[in-house]
Amino acid sequence: MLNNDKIISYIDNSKALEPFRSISKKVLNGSRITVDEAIVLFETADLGYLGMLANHVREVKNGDNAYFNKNFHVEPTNTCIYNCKFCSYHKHSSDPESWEMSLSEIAKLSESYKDKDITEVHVVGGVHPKWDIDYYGRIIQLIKKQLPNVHVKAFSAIELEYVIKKANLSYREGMKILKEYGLGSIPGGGAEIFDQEVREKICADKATGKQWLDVHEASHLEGVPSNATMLYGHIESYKHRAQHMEAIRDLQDKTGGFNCFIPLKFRAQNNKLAYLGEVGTSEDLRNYAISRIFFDNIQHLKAYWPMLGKQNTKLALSFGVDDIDGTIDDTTKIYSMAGAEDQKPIMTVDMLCEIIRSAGRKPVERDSLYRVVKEY
Ligand code: V47
Ligand code: SF4
Repeated sequence: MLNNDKIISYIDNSKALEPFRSISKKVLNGSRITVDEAIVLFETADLGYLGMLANHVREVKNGDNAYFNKNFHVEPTNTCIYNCKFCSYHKHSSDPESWEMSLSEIAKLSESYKDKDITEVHVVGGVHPKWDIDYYGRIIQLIKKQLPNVHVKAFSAIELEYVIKKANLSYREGMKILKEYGLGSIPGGGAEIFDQEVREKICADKATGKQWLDVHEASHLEGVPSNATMLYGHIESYKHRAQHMEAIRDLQDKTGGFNCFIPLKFRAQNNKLAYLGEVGTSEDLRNYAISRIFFDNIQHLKAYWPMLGKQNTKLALSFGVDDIDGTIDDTTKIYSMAGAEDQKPIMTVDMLCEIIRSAGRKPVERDSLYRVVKEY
């Protein structure tokens, strides 16, 4: 760990870092940077400098700990009424690659994890035209019946907005009902980039940024925490990224309900934005570092390894990241269908620990609320 005095003296004596001196001082004093300062960092700061500052923030917030959990996913359907251009996952119900899990299939899958020490089930899928809030509730209920001690993290704000609106309920009423069924938290999906002009180009027909934020606010107010994501590396500008993060930071000031922030790199296979290609690793790491520097009020920064790949996940642990998600057990298709390296995403606890140790960090198994389960 570098101490503050060493970093301050390095920054004070470096001519190259002169333009960033006031930003550096703010970060080292634990003060908040502005959207404009974040844009300056995105546009001009080099990777080494960003890594140093982000590492400082991560060590103040989380020491050397790097978290993971034992989890699996349930993806009940890839049929979706929406048509996001970056999505390689959704299919029309007539497509041979589409699927719909019945309640008994979901129960059977959950039952197969009875003896596996899992602490979290992550449920997310397409927005099925025929499903409603009661069906979502029954999915949660039967997972809890098979696995009473697991935390169910379920349904993106996009899925929730659709079924809650369909039931003519307020977001708070909808979240209250799902909490009663056993919902523990909601995942961060569907946020993409909040800016409406960008949304119109990449996901015109689904919930707006404001609706995403309103669903998460309602969830927090009902005592259901959540995660926040940002889909980057497509048509958005740095200003869009900084403004997106500001909206999340503002909501966190109000509710304190976000557990972690998860940047998601756009993967470019088999979707309508494939022509854009993908950003490189250096851009990924710069984005993690600036996220860590920006969020003074969100405790954890996650690199989702099935999306990023194992090698880059290890690198991300030196650029602000303190969480790498979980074992997954080959139960998600969102990223393999979009061209991610791991076509069968699965990691044992030993493999997760090895990645963390090889990055010089300390592996800690957590539950969904970041309570320590076991230190390795
Ligand atoms: O909202 C879809 C993204 C999200 C692509 O909360 C893509 O712990 C990149 O939100 N390239 C769903 N990204 C997944 C998600 C998530 C993942 C892991 C952990 C958590 C959590 C949440 O996946 C979507 C969208 O932003 N996505 N297609 C793609 N081609
Ligand atoms: Fe549907 Fe989600 Fe894919 Fe958009 S990203 S098309 S909402 S499954």
